[in-house]
Amino acid sequence: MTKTSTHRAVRASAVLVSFGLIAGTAMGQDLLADNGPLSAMPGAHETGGDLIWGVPEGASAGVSSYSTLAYRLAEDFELAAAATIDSVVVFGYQQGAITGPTIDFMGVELWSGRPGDAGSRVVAGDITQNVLASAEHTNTYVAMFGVDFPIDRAVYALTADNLGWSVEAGEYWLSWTLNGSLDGGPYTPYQGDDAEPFAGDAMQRVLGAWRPARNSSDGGVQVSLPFEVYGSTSCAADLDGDGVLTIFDFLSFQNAYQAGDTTADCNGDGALTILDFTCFQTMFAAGCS
Ligand SMILES: [Ca+2]
Ligand SMILES: [Ca+2]
Ligand SMILES: [Ca+2]
Repeated sequence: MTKTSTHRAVRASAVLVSFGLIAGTAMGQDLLADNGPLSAMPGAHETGGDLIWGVPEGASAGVSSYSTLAYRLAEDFELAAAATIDSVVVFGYQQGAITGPTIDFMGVELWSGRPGDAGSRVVAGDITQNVLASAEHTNTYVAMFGVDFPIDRAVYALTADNLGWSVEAGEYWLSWTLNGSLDGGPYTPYQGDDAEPFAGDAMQRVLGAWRPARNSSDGGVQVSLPFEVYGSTSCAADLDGDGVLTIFDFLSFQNAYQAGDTTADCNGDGALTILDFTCFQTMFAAGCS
């Protein structure tokens, strides 16, 4: 086989990963990106809820995206195929929000390129507009390191929907800003285990400038922030990414399948069978919307 077909097989693998994600749907939409989980200590809170610690000891419990001061946060994700993004979910808390959500503002926008880098630009959304559709308790609590059971930092899943962002395949950055009725934050918890944060590449806009989002004001670790992106893939069978459905997309699928690559698992059942050919044919027949 030629180098070209090898290249196509690699591309097919990348796209078929997204087929697997499509098998897991929520809210009537496909899960296009998931930078989770929110908590690495599920069920560890006295209430039976999930626990997040500000780690290591002495670190802050979250990072701010306080919209009054034009603070913003941003995280990256990749779309393997063109898609329409319908909703996004980010997470936030305000200390003292015990009886219900106090976060009442969520602005979002989509960047091509990392915010702050030369050449990066906003491609969808208007972060000054409030698009908060729901704030739901996640049954997750943030606490300072080693302190297990306070409930004063309840984490809410914040959803923006009806976005209608039609975008090509590629790498994007989701940026968000929050506000609420209590003083402080709102803060977004960062990912980590019971000792250390998971090192990430999240960005934070402070005083008009983008910088790495860190878990301590004096240095700290650049963190990773949980978020979810939902929508629909407009041309799921376009495995070689040229925008049209041709015989080469079938060949790309066959290459991935014959390589025994489990990412060719179109129907997401964990095995490579004739049903995956049927699945791919169905997607191919559905065409590009
Ligand atoms: Ca990231
Ligand atoms: Ca194609
Ligand atoms: Ca399968």
